[in-house]
Amino acid sequence: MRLLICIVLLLSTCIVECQEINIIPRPVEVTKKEGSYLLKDRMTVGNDFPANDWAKLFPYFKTEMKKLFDITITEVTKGKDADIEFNNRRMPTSGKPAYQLTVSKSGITIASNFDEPAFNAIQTLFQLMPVDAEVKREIPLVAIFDYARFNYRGMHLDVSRHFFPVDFVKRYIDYLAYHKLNTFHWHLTDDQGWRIEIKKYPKLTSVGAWRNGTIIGRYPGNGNDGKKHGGFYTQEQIKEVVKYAKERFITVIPEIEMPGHASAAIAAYPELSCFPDEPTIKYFPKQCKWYGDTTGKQVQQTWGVFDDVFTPSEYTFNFLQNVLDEVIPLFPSTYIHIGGDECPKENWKRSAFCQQLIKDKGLKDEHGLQSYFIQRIEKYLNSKGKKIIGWDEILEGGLAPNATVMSWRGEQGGIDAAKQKHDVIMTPGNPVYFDHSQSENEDSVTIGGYNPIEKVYAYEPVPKELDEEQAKYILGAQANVWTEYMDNPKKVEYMIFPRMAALSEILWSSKENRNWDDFAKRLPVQIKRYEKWGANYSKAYFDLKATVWPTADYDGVIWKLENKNNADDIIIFKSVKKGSSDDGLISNKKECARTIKSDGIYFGYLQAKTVVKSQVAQQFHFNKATGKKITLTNPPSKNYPGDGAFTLVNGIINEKGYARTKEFLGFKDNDCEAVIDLGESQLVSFVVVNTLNRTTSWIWRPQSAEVFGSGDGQTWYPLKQTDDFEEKDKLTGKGTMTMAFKATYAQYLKVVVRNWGIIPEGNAGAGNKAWLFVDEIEVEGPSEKDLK
Ligand code: TNX
Repeated sequence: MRLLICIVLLLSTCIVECQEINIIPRPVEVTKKEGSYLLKDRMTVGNDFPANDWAKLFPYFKTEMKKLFDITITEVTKGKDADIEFNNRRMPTSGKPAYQLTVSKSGITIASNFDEPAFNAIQTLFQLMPVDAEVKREIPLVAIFDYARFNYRGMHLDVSRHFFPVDFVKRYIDYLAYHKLNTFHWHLTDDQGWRIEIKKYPKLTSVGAWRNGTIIGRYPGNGNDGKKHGGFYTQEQIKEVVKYAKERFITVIPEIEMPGHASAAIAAYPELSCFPDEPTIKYFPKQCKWYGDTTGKQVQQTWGVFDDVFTPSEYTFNFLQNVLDEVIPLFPSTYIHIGGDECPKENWKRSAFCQQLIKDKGLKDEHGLQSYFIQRIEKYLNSKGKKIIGWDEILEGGLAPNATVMSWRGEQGGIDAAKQKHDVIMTPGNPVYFDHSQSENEDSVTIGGYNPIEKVYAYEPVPKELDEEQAKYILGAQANVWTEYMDNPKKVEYMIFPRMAALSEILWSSKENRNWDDFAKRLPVQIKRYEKWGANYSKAYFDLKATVWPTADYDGVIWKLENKNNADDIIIFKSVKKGSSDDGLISNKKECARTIKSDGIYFGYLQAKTVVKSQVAQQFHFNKATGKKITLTNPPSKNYPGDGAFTLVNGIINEKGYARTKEFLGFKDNDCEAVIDLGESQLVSFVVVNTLNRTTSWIWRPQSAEVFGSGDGQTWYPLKQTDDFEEKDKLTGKGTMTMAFKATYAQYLKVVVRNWGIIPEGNAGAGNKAWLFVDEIEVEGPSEKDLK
């Protein structure tokens, strides 16, 4: 009997679970009905679509149904026992191409009067299918009406920094289709490799597609792997990819970068440079060995922005037009992306030819020259029936008349362009750069920044600065995937998933339908889909958010963990410390806190049933200042506020350097001056300030550190000053300023950490103010016993 009840219970939970509708992006209207439709291993499909349209839909549908769900599809005449019907029918929306998808007891119907929405309806149908193979093959009865909010729904992939084979590019395109995205921006050329065959200029790929090494680790790197890296797509392969995308209703926009990010092309054809005889490697970071030939022009082995850009000569324009002549026939897209970003003007300033050209053309300056460059290319492409897209730098010095702007340095470029009545694609670094971390505990190298899925989801592509008329120029948005730190497909997948799901919803779903809590409920099923596709993904969504707080009596610290997601998971605390076994504290609430009073490594787990979904580990170091009351004379910069002043005495000593900037307070315009109240008069003899020295990021070690003591917090006596910085870890730049002095009684300590000041010549950011990054302040002293 009991067994029977169990089975019934199990079955009923299964039915409830299988019946859930978890479509991402969320459709405009979903009406759920009671009951479900039973799928079969072999199903029939009928249609009355125009033959042309049907030819675009059927092969894809048939292949994917087999591949994804092992269902064999055969075609029958419409109306004749068709399990699935495609009806060519006008939809009730005005303007927006829409589809209807209906699942009833008797079958599945997809209706639309266009092929593209019907294709998207197929994607919706895929998402009604059960994700677990062992689950009964049924789908819920439902009526869905749906259309896209934005016409431009894009994802970008940089194949220059790292090359990705055709197979992966196709898989990437599949991912876009599954997410109802319709544009693939293919970044084909850059400083580290030229990736598209151009028959007239074979050296672009025989020379420009290869580099002899790549820096190791985050820029500026700590070595060079010395491995030959590269590859390119033949024109046949490009056609194959474009066709594959077209079969998925995805437009491929190629990007041919100019006038900057041109090192690979220049390595192949040095005449494209203002200074064909100047060697490339004078720009190489000192600590990384250059591999291969050190003379002449070379394909870059490191990341960044390089001064050696295209010279705006007739040779260059002729060259680029010839290149574009071969690019144009390969891509049916109306748009060609011509880059335009990050073009340093140093060489143009130094070049007599460029200076003369500025005069001859009556241009204002080098920005005018950049504008001249882009406008000339635009004119050429317009004459071939193509439109240009450029990064927002193309606004500088005057926008080309018909250009579409991709706003990446925030939203301002997009706002300005829309106000000038130019089309805009929004792709602001924060939050839609998918090369930034999605986790605060990211261990793999990323470019930096923190764009978690919830931030992506909260992004609204139409800036509020625009009125209704101007807003029409926002065609949509795109996430960018720069691959400096993604050298294999698994890493790319890890960076794009599940953020791509959030992107798809902000671009497809109606504004009213966007709701994080609702999305978060559907997300676990999307994650199961990723597993089903064999795709890698980030589990950052399950990260526990950890914060450290002072206790009410300044004795110990409070470690608080919060579960950001909606599931009924539990949080479990455990600690590993000398002399204690597990002190497992369990909470089934969304947050849980514990007080910590001694050294040790402490753990927190997010657990669903018996499955651990995520874990945080934190080492706490206790000293006389830990958990004590602390105040700052000057606030830190808004960009690096840490967890406030308490960051300096919270028991956490940074271990990962710049990768965990929230463990530091950052000061730019002033010194860090902290007053610590030890609670009672104590013997102190030793103060250590933990700081960072990472000059490539403009972060400099302190000029000096000084400690003062006081019995009342009013009158201060100097205890020790030091100018010595001890580097602890070369890789992260972690280091300390140590002050040892004669044991003294003090209740209050004032620690002054002085900013380096102006960055000296010959360094990154020379002439600017340096950043000061301060982490834990450790205070030690002998016990009374030691003294006796
Ligand atoms: C800026 S975004 C770039 C790229 C880098 C990226 C790294 C843009 C137009 N240019 O060249 O790969 O930053 O996030």
